[in-house]
Amino acid sequence: MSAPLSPVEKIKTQSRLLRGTLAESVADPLTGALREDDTQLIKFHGSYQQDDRDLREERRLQKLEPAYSFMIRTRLPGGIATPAQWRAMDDVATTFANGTLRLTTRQAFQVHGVVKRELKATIAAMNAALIDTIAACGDVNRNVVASSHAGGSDLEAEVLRWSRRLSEHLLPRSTAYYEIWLDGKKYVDSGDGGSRAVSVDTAHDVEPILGPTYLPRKFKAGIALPPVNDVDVFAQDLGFIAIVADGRLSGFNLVAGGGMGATHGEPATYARLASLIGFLPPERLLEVAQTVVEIQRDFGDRSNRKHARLKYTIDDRGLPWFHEELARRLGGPLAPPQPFRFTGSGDRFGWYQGENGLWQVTLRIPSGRIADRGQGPWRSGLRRIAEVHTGHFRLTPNQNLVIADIATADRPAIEALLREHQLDLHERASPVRRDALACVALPTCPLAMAEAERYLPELVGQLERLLDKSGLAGEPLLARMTGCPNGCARPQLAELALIGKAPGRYNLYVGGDSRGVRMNRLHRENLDETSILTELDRLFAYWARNRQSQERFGDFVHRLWPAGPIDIGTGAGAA
Ligand code: SRM
Ligand code: SF4
Repeated sequence: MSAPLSPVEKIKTQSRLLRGTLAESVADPLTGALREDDTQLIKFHGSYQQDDRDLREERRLQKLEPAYSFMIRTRLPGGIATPAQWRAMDDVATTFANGTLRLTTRQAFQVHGVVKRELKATIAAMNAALIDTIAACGDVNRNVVASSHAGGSDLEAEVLRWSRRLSEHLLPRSTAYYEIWLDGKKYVDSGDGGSRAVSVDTAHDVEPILGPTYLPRKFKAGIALPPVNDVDVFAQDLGFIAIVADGRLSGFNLVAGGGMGATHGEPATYARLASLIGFLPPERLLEVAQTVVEIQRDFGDRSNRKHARLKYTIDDRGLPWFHEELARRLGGPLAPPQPFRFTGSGDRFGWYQGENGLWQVTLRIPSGRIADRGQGPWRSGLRRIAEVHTGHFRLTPNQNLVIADIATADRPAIEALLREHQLDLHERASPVRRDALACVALPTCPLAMAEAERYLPELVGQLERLLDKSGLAGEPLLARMTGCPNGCARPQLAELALIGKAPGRYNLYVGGDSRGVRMNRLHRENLDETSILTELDRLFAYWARNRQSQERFGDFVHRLWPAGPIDIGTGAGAA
């Protein structure tokens, strides 16, 4: 007998293509929360119900319901936003959210702290700026990421076009979104720099690709443009690596079955790098992507949500099965993969002139948090830039920001604004500070077991101190941290990672690379800060003494201990 469907499958089945009782839940003035089933459905519309975990205990003692609010995530293929869209998101942050914008590891905006009665107005404000939130979360294809550092080249533009087409192609076709949030309207480009609302037929919905129960689990796609692997293509369920011949896009290598999420202590759950499958010409991208999605739709596990990503479908049935199933559905196998080479997964910071003659400047935004606090008046500064900038903004998969396509004549004004608002951290920060990532974690993420974003600045300070102590100041080191093993900052693809286990306690992972092609592995479990620093002090000292030439930390660890325990004894000897 097959295992029963998971409760979320039943909610989807009964939802009338993602409607459920969301409209009634949102309108109910008696609580700040949604009905339970609707908390699942709202994800497909780009939002999560959350509560402020810092206030939980206090509210409980006061016999109040938790401080419910909503996080809203945008769909922004390739992370592109116009200055007008930036201003609109900035307005949303002030008017409806907690006064900050969050750039995510998938090139999207998030706002936190929107209360239920303002959800509709918030989503409408984003849509009026031609930014929607459809499928930003939920069991669907999420925001499609695309490499963002080719400096406005034709290839970059082509990759971006494919990311948009892929996102559109795999979107749910249900009109529930327009019905619930926009009173049956949809915003379209008005052709004069603005938008206008047009009516949507909400009576005849079908889901030709996804089907009425959508996918078994979240699904992620991305396109990398070598040599940069900023999208961490091997972390995607469905990845495409652009192959360039004679300066032109000749096609893509397909990779499938990547995913980072796992659960502590449950070996049946694990992070997995996507497998390299084959090569396809550009014009087959949508067909191949759809076919991979349909395989996962038909074979993915709908009973156990911890075992429902494409990576498990592939591993359960075997990679040869996946090749055969794909070939059967496509009417023949793909060509063998073409050679490619990645040099790094980090961002290209600072100023550089693109192939199009325009300037790009990549800013360091720790954890993607844009606020007027701590680091300086960053939100105000970017607002001022969005008022004069004539190019666009590009959110990177490393939570940073490119101000793209700046004319030479406009550069001094932008530079002055960056300086005035202390937005020049990329010039001041050490490599480890520049490249580090942390997920959101506390206080908004309900799954966080430990701090991440709020702890990152302090942790990086400690890493800098330890590197300095071992004579390694200024060395690049890719460090990432998350508040739990779900992997939202893709920590498994860092040279050094801390993954939250309990308040103040982390598992320490080492040995990944800086190109996003090799995962790290567990070194020590359940460490408090003192033990983390003691262990890293020993490891860094050993690395400093025994590295070959400019060997990076992750490569060093991997060379010495390609498998098995990492044992440096007292840490005093040579390798
Ligand atoms: Fe994530 C769940 C934040 C990228 C794997 N992720 C969550 C939730 C929604 C918590 C929840 O389920 O209630 C977090 C909301 C926190 C908050 O308060 O904002 C959350 N994930 C994020 C973001 C904002 C992290 C960031 O600091 O930027 C990223 C939003 C990306 C976007 O714009 O769409 C984010 N999440 C990722 C990534 C990285 C990526 O996709 O490149 C991963 C690892 C890749 C993967 O999916 O395997 C990731 N998030 C997860 C998982 C584990 C999934 C799994 O297969 O086990 C969960 C939990 C779940 O789905 O059950 C999760
Ligand atoms: Fe939350 Fe865990 Fe994702 Fe961090 S990794 S945002 S703690 S789900």
